Amino acid sequence: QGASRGNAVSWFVDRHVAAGRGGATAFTDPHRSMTYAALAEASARFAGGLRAAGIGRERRLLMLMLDTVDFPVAFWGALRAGVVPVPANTLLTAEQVAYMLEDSRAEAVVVSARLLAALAPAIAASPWLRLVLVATPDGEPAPALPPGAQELRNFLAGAPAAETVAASPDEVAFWLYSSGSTGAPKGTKHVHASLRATAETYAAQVLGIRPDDVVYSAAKLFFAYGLGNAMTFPMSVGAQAVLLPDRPSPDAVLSVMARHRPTLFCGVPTLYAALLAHPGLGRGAGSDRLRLCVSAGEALPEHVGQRWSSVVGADILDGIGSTEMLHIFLSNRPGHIRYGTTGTAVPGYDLRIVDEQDRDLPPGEIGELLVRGPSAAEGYWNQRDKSRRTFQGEWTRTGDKYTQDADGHYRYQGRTDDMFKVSGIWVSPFEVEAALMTHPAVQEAAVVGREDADGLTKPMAFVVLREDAAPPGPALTEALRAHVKERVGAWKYPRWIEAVEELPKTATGKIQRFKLRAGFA
Ligand code: 3SK
Repeated sequence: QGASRGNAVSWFVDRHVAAGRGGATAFTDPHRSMTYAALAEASARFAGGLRAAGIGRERRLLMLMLDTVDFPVAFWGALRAGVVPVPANTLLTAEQVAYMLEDSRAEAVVVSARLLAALAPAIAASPWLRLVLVATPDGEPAPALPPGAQELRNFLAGAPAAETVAASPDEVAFWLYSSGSTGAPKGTKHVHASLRATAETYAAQVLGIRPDDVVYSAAKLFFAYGLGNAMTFPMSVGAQAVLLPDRPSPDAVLSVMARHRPTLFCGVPTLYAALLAHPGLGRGAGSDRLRLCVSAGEALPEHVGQRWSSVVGADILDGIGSTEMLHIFLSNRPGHIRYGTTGTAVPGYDLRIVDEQDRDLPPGEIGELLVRGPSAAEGYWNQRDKSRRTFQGEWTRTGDKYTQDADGHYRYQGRTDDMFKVSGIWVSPFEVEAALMTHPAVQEAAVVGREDADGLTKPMAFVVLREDAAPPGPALTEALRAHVKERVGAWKYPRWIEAVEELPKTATGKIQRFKLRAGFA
């Protein structure tokens, strides 16, 4: 390991092989398993292939990949070569991924075969790309490749294994795109040391992760939450993760649980609520080894946590993290769960609740949550103002409103701006409004988050229709939903649509969303 010690790949991969644990299984997907030794070898070849293709240090590799064993091969291979992997959300529209390709100026891309068609136009248009790799699962036929593209498996077979580059722990290792209030995602730059920091704080001291754990995270690897749950946390102790490339429907989740019998399960509140409504849910959710479940992404409704504990017999640890802090910094603790709260600061992190002048607030008063800890991002790529506003010295602004109970537990109170999360993923009302307004029937639109019967937030739209539009009704509602799904992503469509005469606005023309929210609160 020597000079490459600051490079996270040495600690997460090579340390296990050097200690004689290379034969342990690191990942299992529906097609194959991979040991730590095989991952060390494949990632070294991936690094060698990048180097041979002339992809230099600090250049970006966009990863549009489903959760399979190929994901860690590409991620750790890039780190070995000093290339910066940029995992992208596979649920985004082609336009949004094209934006990331352009914004990051990625010189290499690795894309799962199933996602290639959506990315092909952006690949053809990119002036920066020099290497296009397509990952096809074993046993599936390769798709027609774009000009110059290679299959990942051929690339790996023909590549020399490369040495790991020496890296400072403070060097940028990878980016994750975080959604902004304007809807334009920001490339969030994380350093090598942050990966280990989240493993040594949350994973070790809250989850108590151990070598015999088998982790299944329904939250995908492209998401900071999934990246920790299903990659760096199990790898920090030489444990195993189960990966599922498909959508985590309740049926699919329960079948993974029964087949792989994980000890740790990680999901988002929407999924826990959907699983509770599934007739097949029982003790252990199908796994006789389940010891703990984790929820993040949005606040877990109290009744969902309570029902889950009584039906499944394992508790859900509700916590909150962010792409900017890489993982969870505020969480409940095993054996000390207070459903309805997000718990207390994870060891290694400090929290403040402040008013608009950044003065600390006493327990019971609502303010913005600030966090300080070892895994804060270095900043946003090419967004100086937004970086300065978010990363203020040692403190990171979360944009979340919280109160602290007299006994120290933190309670989520909403967002400081109008963003909200659906199934754990940020939704910007601006983005959904913009999509609605491209429909010929819509003159104006305003979108807010609204809780459904399970207490989970979903988009609600208020629309002012054009004079010549068809009258409101189920046909128009369905057409508008389909329109939004197609343009900005399947989970962002408005679950309720109400036609109104006009929208409440300030004198300067800004929509007053709080008035709309007050209408159904
Ligand atoms: O949204 C969250 O709570 C979260 C948790 C862990 C990592 C990343 C995020 C956004």
